[in-house]
Amino acid sequence: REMYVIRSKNRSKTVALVIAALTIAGTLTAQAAPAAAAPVEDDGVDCPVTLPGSTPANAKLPDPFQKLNGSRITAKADWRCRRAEIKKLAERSVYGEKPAKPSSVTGTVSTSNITVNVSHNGRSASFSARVELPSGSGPFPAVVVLGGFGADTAAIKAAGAAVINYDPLAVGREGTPRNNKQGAFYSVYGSSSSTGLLLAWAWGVSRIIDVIEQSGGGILRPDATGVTGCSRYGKGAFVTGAFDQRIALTMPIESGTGGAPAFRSVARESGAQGLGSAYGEQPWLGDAFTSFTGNPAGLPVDTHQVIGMIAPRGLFVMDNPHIDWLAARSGSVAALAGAEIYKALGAGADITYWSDVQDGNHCASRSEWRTPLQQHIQKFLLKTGNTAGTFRISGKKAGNLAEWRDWQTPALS
Ligand code: MCU
Repeated sequence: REMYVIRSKNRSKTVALVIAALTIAGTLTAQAAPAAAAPVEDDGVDCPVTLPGSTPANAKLPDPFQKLNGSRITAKADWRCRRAEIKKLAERSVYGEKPAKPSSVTGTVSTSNITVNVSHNGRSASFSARVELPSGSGPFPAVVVLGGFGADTAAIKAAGAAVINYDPLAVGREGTPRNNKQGAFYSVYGSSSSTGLLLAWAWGVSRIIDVIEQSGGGILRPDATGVTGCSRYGKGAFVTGAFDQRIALTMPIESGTGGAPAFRSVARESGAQGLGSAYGEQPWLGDAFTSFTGNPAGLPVDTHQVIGMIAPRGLFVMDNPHIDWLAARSGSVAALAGAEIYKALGAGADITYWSDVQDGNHCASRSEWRTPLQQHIQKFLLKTGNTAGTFRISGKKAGNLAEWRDWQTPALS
């Protein structure tokens, strides 16, 4: 009896302790994992970043995990502000600056069209994009397709996502000299802006997403946007995904120099478009890149870190190994190095690189990419799938990461 009483007392104590423990655990869990906040264009705006006057030359791909102060990050949570450093370095040396959201962005979303009106500091501009909805009932996720070719829009719609046909040239025109850039971006920020066309195009996509957000999401979901495009528009898709964290899925196709391929590797890849050629062909890259066309080792960042700006969001890089000019070997180098960042963040399954394709034509319609394209849309936009990221590197253009790095991937807490 005595025993029973003791046991009973202990049991109630135990029960009380368990309840207390669960309560504490519940509170801790609630604090550690708040409901996922709606993604924002740039979640690192509050990070303190002071760029140094110069950075050391480095013939290899810079260590993505090493901060400007020389120490390496140790936790996944550190990536947010390390990304802010990379973003600032990439703006200063490669793309030019992407201005924050203008003071006024208005517009409309209909089942066939999106209009965007922007004004800032007394200057204004407008552009629009044609919408194609999939069958079924919305609201739908959407893939912004830069330029009118190379992306499998039928497959995108068949997977259940809308297509937003965006003409980047309305926002950043080609064929102008660097001191007289034209298009909606330059109407607002000035024709002598040092920002290159790629980031101007990216800014335009961000303003489309602003309008989708403000529309209330009845037709298109603001939280499920992808971006794609081929060739020069693959360069644009790559940069667009890197500079707007609201984009859940980035899919550059055959982007070549100025896109996904690592600059340092491009400079040594036989037959690839050279850095000076890409800089000179169109004002795609920012004016500041002129200092690096003959000195890639001087670049404070390379495109594996731009891939890191996309991480841990969905990324599906498509390359064509049959045309030397397209720098697919350097595309694989960037993707392999960028995948190390994904792995460190625990998102190794969210990056895919695919250059194992048959048709040699640039921006051809390719059956090999149709299924993975739809699987990526299901996973990252519809949130119904769980395809694992894969590397399908063509033996014709297989880069060797070991040649390009002198850092190891940390185990981040
Ligand atoms: C791969 O993207 C470009 C390439 O950089 C240019 O040199 C070439 O003129 O055009 C390609 C392209 O955009 O093709 C449609």
